[in-house]
Amino acid sequence: MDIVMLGHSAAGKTSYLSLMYAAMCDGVEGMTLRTADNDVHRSLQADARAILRGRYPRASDRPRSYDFVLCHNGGDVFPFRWKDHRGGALTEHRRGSPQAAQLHDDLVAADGIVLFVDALRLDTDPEAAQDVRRLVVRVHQAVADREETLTPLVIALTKTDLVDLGAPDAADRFLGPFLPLIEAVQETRHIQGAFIPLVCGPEPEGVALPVLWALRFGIIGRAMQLSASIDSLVASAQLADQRDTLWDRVSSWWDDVPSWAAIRDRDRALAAAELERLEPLVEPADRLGELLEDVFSF
Ligand SMILES: Nc1nc2c(ncn2[C@@H]2O[C@H](COP(=O)(O)OP(=O)(O)OP(=O)(O)O)[C@@H](O)[C@H]2O)c(=O)[nH]1
Ligand SMILES: [Mg+2]
Repeated sequence: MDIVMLGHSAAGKTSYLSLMYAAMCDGVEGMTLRTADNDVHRSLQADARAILRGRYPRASDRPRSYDFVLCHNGGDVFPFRWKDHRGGALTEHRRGSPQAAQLHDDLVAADGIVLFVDALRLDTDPEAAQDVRRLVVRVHQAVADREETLTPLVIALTKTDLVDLGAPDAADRFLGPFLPLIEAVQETRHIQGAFIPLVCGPEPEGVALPVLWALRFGIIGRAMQLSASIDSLVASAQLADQRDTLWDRVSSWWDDVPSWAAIRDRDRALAAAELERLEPLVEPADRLGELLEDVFSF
């Protein structure tokens, strides 16, 4: 699964990534993350420790991909890749920059999207709402045509420590700019949206939720593919079994082609192998469903 993180420069993407990783290394109800790359592990943990002391990482100068694995009760469950683009690439697409082209390609191919928007900027900069509208159009264009594939989409509202989410007009100010996207997503069955306020600072809040939301629907999508494949293998094994006769076994052996009995056994074995891949996904998917019950979803 490829998850693309998207948002303007200084929206808080890179800070989020390290705090999220550190929180998930500690684990949430038996769910943890790991990476096979020790350098990545050390640098994300060091960045997270610095943020917890109030020192933030530098602005990103290039896109980076991180390969993680979601583990449940210590066992590997679901590998995924998390892509951190520079926010600057968002505004460069008209000038044909290679990083802007890569961002576009990644967005179109993404299995999950996490959209970062800076709450303070939304509250104070009159241009921010316009930027959000442009972002929303791009995200919508990228996901609208995927009738078949389940795609999680998270709107992460960052820096909520710097704004008053309890103010009477907070819904207008912070949710309003996203309503066109939220309404469009509600019309679809394949996009599963969530709106998640975050704090990525010395006292982090909500940091595990965006990644867990994306993974929940990544896992469900994978489970759906596996179960469709099991159904079709079971049906084809049944068909082969009905065609199996003693004569077919003899003539197939003589003609040197697979007999219906051999086809039935092959499809049964393939179905059993797919079932073995499906089973470890079921409990984590249920667990994630419970953990994310209170998230504002659309
Ligand atoms: N108060 C507060 N400040 C934050 C928070 N998250 C990020 N910041 C500030 O925002 C700055 C930018 O954060 P980054 O994580 O580098 O932003 P980015 O989206 O990766 O930016 P680019 O790499 O330029 O695309 C940080 O240096 C912090 O000063 C937050 O939750 N609360
Ligand atoms: Mg960055």
